[in-house]
Amino acid sequence: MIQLRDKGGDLRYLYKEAAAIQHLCRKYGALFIVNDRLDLALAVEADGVHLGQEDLPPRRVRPLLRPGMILGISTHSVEEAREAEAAGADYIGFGPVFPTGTKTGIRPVVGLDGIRKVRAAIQVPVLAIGGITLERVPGVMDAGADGVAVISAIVASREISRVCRQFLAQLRELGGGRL
Ligand code: TZP
Ligand code: MG
Repeated sequence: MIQLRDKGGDLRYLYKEAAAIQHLCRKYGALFIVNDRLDLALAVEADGVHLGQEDLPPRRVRPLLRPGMILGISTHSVEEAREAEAAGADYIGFGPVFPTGTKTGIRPVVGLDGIRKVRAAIQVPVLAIGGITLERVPGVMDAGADGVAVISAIVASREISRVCRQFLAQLRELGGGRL
């Protein structure tokens, strides 16, 4: 699953970027999720949209999605995760599990214990995010995550495709991929 997370640029630029990624995801059989923007997700017929606590409320967005579209919600506590599930989230992102340099002004680290607690509280898949590396995947999955969301460990690596394959292989081995 590929997520477009681009906080800069005008909407026409983002549209072109999203349309190009959508095309590649279809070609290679990956799901494509647009972060933040419902309009963009709908305009490029993405597989889903991912919203944070500062974005449009999921309850308002769910009815606007095409049938079968995926709604993902970023959460940082058990309470937010419960709310997201009740509002119709298909999965939640949960974190930051570990410290991360990718996002600033971020909430406190939730740790592996945070994953355990949220896993016990909700039914929908939990994707761990924040400082996830290949080495940390087993611990995160063991704590109950259904998968991981990764930025820097993949895009800042010199061999993006090789690292992606390693993550996927490890997740398959550990029984991830409920989504
Ligand atoms: N939300 C919580 S942590 C984070 C976001 C977007 C950044 C994750 O990036 P990285 O590089 O995988 O730590
Ligand atoms: Mg957002």
